[in-house]
Amino acid sequence: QPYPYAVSVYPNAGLPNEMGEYDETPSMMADKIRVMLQRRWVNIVGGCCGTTPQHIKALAELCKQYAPRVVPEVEPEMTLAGLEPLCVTPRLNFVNVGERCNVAGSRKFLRLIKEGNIDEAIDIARNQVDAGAQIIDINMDDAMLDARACMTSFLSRIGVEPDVARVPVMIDSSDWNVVIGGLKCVQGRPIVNSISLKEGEESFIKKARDIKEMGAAVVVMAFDEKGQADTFERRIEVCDRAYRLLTGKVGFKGCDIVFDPNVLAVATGIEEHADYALDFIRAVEWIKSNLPGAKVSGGVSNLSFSFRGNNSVREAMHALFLYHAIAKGMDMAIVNAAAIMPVDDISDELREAIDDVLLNRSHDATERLVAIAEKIKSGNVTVAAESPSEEPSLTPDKRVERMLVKGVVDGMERNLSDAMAMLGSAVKVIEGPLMAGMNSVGEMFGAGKMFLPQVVKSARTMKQAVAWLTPFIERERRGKVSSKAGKMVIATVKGDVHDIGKNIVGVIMNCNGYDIIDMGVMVPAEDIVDKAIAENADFVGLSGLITPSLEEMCNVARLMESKRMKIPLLIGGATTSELHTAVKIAPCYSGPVLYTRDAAMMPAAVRRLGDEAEVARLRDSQAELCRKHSSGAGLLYLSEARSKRPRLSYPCYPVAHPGVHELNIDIAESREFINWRAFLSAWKIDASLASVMDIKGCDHCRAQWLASVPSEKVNKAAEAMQLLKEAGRVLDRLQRDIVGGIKAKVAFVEAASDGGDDILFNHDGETLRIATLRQQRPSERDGHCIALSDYIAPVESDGKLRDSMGMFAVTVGRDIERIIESYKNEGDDYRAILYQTVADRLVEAATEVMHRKVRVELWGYAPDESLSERHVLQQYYKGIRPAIGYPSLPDQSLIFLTDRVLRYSDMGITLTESGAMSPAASTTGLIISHPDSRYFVVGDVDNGQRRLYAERRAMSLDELKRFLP
Ligand code: THG
Repeated sequence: QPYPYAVSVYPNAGLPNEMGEYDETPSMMADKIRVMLQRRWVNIVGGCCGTTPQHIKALAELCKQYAPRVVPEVEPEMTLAGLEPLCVTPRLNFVNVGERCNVAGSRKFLRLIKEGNIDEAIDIARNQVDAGAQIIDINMDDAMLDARACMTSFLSRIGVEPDVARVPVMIDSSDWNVVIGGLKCVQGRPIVNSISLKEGEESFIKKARDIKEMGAAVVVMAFDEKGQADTFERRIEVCDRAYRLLTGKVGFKGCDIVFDPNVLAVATGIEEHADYALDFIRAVEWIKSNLPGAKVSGGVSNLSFSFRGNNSVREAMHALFLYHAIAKGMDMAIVNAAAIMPVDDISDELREAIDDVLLNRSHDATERLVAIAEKIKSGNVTVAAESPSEEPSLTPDKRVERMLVKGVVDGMERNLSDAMAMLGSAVKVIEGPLMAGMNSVGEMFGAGKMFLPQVVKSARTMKQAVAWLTPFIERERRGKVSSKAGKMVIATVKGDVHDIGKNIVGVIMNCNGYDIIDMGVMVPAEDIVDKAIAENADFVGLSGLITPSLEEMCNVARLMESKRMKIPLLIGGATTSELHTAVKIAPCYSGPVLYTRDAAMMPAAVRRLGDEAEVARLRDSQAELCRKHSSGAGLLYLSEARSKRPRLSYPCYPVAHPGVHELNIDIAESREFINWRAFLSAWKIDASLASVMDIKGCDHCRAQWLASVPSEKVNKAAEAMQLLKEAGRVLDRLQRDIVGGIKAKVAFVEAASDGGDDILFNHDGETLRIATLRQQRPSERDGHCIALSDYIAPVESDGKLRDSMGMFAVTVGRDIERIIESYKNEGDDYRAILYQTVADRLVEAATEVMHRKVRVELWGYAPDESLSERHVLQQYYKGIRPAIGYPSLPDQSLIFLTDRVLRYSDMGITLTESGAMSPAASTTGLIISHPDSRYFVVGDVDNGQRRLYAERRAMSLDELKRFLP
């Protein structure tokens, strides 16, 4: 798209040197600018930091020799900007201006500003942007406030909140002094709201000139010396006159003028007001066809003032008013962006009554609307409501149920107490609406109508509701609530700290009516079994991520057997597999042992275990797997595999900076390397969704687009977006609060292979050994059977280790655990999981940054590498960094060896007895530089404990963004 404005370039005199000075001389700088001038890329040239009058002189001389860039002529359009540009073109259809940052229009905002609670006031702005506001209106006009000071300080504060400052601002004040104050400190291109002919032409023209000079667009209210224009004729008369003055005398472009032909309250009972809405709509049509380029806006919430206190009716009125006005060309409106209701959600009866009022179609329109509004208030008629907590047409128990399903926390206490009054006891609130809500969440999740983040939010609401009700229950002296479905003890086994999967299972099972007793992480087998017996549990669920946990699970199974237990044992977690469960765990226990791949399938799988025929089928299929496995299908003998090792040459890159290095990795830099596909998959939002999200065009085509894709996918896309947004905020916070960034350690050691499958390395005068596993299935590519050791030069005959190897560890540190812990203590599982999943990705991303630094600088074997983030994520770089405990280095106990070199405890990482790292958001492994090592694809190196590892395809945020609406 041609950029229809001047392009200006004003660089520094180079980058600052280590003294903070700028080294480029005027002629050096001129040489660089010359290239841009030759290509006619720029219109304006200047100099920033480090430039002097001599620099500018040199640039001026240079510019004389070249013609400026040709600015393409395009139909002028209103272009506004926050941090991002917003072009108000007819293509957008309609622009929302958020109304909530208005001290006269929101009691809450007024209170926050009066209290000086800027943070929460900013949250109001942010919520509007999140809800879809494309511009935010800001108004500080209150008699008790210093409006100018409030305006300037608020604008300055939101200017540094990128998620708010993204959108342009509408400076809303009837006090010119406040407008000027605002214009002086706002970034981007704002709109002034507003000026009018109220005080005559002279003052109007003067203000308009100031605004034009300061580069803003303008809203003109339909007022003149005679007052407010409130008929069709007066509205168009005033707008026409203002348009001629602005375009004729002031030189405003038509497209930079926004007319506001006064949205006034209707259904007031006063006869003269009956045509207010209709005349506004007619004025919109007239302006759009008679005043070229001009835009039309209005403050929609004014319309419904006579229904204050009845939000559902108000919102329905706003929706229908916009519907009519947009049809006639209204370009934008000041609205409550979070409360825009789809017209189709309005019941026919209400719609008819509102349209009669808006279009003044019948004499008793107002009376009928008032009557319906009364009925709605008393609960006899329903309108689709925005927040179930406030929905007046629902009884309190229904409201509680709906809030639970929607995962809403705000306003819960009030509704719980109403529901308690209605149902007679706290227990009944749990057994009734809360259980019903949880059941429908479980069902919807099972049916794919609801997604994990929503489920977790519902669970949070449940938890908080129960916590609030508990004291009442105790007072009611009733026993614990117990559900009918069954009781399940779940735990992460001894030696392992990973619990995301387990937490998710807990939530899902809870939603399906199971009582969950979650014993946490690192739980010894004895404790698990004792608990299951003491609680008379119906199931035991075990979780683990690292390979030693597999053996520990067998221990639990054996112990259950020795106690003659018969209840089903459920196995889950990343290392577990159907094969391992069948071959190793099931034979240890005579009760049913079930592998569960996915939390979502748990409820159904568990229900099936109640059926004896199903259990028999399970045992048969496990026996079949054992048979297949013991035949060793298709694997070579190890000796034969060894004879198929590749013959490689070894460049043996020297290490540029040998020894041990401690690094602090910048979170901001790491963010760029986050694999968002993996993040979404942790939330069970699979990236195949990306293909349906591959839409072209602007944000605003989204509505149409959304209408055209199947609704489950839309919800999922919306969920993905929401989740990414929240993840972004978590990262913002981590960036702010985790001082010192992410800790990393890299050590280089002299290394060689022993000529077989082991790697040798020197440490502290000793030669240590790492056993790696050789593929026992020849590669389809070249027939070789590889082991990691093949990528390190073999040991010399004199015993010298000629090659090198790196070892690394990276951790987000303890701060993150404290944050996660505090959310858990608050019962906010959603946040806890959110932070954990973000931290997991962040540490992986920081590991990429570390690895790049190793390649380019510390080891320095690829000094000229310049790969995009995406290519780094897709592992286009030279060398590999196999992680301990993962398929390419499956032996977790190796970590005790690397500990001798890296000394994890010095960087705040502790190891459990099985070698799991805590904090869980940590990585560790080896660094190998051999150019061919990237072909090391992990196959059957792990004797069936790990499944084949297909090539991972990672996705950077930029790539992902393309797919999001
Ligand atoms: N034209 C232009 N600018 C305007 C208006 C307009 N700016 C202000 C106003 N009108 C638009 N903004 C609002 C904001 C809130 C409400 C109405 C218009 C509103 N507030 C609730 C009420 O008063 O009932 C308060 C609810 C609360 O306290 O939270 O309705 O027309 N150019």
